[in-house]
Amino acid sequence: MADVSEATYDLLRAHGLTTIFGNPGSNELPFLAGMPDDFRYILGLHEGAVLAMADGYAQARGGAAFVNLHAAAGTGNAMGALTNSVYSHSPLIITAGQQVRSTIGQEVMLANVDAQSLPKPLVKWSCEPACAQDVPRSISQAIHIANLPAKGPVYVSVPYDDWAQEAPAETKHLLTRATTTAGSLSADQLATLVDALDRAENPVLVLGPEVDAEYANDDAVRLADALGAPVWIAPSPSRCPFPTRHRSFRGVLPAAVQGITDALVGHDLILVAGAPVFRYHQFVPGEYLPDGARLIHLTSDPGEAARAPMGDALVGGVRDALSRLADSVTPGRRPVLPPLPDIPQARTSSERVHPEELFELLRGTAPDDAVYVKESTSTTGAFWSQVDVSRQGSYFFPASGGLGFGLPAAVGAQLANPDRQVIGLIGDGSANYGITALWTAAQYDIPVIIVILKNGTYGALRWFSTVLGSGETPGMDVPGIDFTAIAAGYGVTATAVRTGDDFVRAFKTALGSGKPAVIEVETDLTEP
Ligand code: TPP
Repeated sequence: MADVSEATYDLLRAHGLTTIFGNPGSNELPFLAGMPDDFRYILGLHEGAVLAMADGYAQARGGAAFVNLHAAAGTGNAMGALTNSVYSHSPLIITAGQQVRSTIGQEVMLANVDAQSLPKPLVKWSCEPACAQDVPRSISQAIHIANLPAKGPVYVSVPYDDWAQEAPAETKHLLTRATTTAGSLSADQLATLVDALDRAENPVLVLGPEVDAEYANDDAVRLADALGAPVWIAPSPSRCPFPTRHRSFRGVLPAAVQGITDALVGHDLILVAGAPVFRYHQFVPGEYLPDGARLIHLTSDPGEAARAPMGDALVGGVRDALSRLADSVTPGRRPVLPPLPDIPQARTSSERVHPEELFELLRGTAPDDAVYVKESTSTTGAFWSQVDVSRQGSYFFPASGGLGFGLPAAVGAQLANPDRQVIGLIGDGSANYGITALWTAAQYDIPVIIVILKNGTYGALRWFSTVLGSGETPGMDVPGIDFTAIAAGYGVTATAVRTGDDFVRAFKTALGSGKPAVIEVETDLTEP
């Protein structure tokens, strides 16, 4: 007879969840002691980094990731990172060890009091199984809920004396279960949508992270080509859903009401796919839609559909919808769009490296299929002005804006993508929130390249203070950090550069090394 631990590991294996991202404590030891040889444990030194690493791994892999945290304290440390996983719809199965069942009520040391409530409202679902025999089924439920649309993180707290209990024989059925959604556009819904797109004078597509997450990038290109329509990326993007050098590409919409309306003026039909409507950031009030424009929203997330302040929504699979629309609209009704102008010349700097120059150099030096994980908040405009990416899964950014995602997520993405070079583009402010992931990269030989853009300040906050008119505030600068020393302390080779030539040299050395590397680049302050 299998015990609860064996039954759970069989279940995880059946779902391909044989990598455990974790940071252990006493409550977790009985579970980890039973880990079979075909599993691997990836240790992170802080739970924020553990969760962000798992998130990067899940997103880059296009699947779920399994996380094991230490009781309430470990869960609490991970919750900032969890805010990103909610909005990137990352299917993370997060478990935490609990004290012995019979002692939880006494609030003994390391009891996770009201464990089920702790991660709410960030998780899609959370539970502490009612008894040991229900642990494998509860974890099975967690896996299915995390993976069903809209995908997202889930949480299960398990008392540590449960693992040695006997598992019910009927647990075997869990190993072969599949749950999938069968929802897609009905023939009528498709026909109505095709008719609207065919009749539109000047339609526009606005694409979001779900297009990239669902591998629908090529379907989006086919639809844009058939419509002869421009394409924008929805504001505050956490992924890149469309090739940035395609003739339809217009860039990223600004994250402000009036800015979006201004950018979409003249369009009578706005089709938004795989993004919320919209993720505004800076408060610039205005009209939600240009005059005469109709908005139609495709999303797999009922919450996203329901909370939008305008437009009609169809809730269902975005890939299926885009693919069938591309097959069904009448092609050639509008003139073919002209090719894009050349990428503008990057700005340069005499003292340091301008972020635009850095991104231009990367475009020329990095492999075409490189994966960028970006958390350098004041350089978004510079990045999008220089970037040339076309492959699915080439770009990741913290989806809720919570810092501490980028550096660990780059490590996780590299672990998931051994055949593509992952490049973390991390600000010198942001790097500190997830810096311990360097240790994991060193210990597990994960050859990620982390480029730290060192401008000595919280650049995005400096810009925001001008938006708010708040003037100079305390806590804006981060001078005196030597990332080469920190990286060396964690076992990662690091170089500091302040010219473009030196950057290219250091980057080429890092590329060929097969080891993790940090390149600290002194950069100019620019505006997002
Ligand atoms: N803490 C967390 C966890 N998340 C946040 N978003 C912030 C604080 C606020 N914040 C937003 S941008 C930013 C800060 C502190 C500055 C980041 O600085 P840096 O990484 O150096 O990038 P830069 O803006 O200079 O390009």
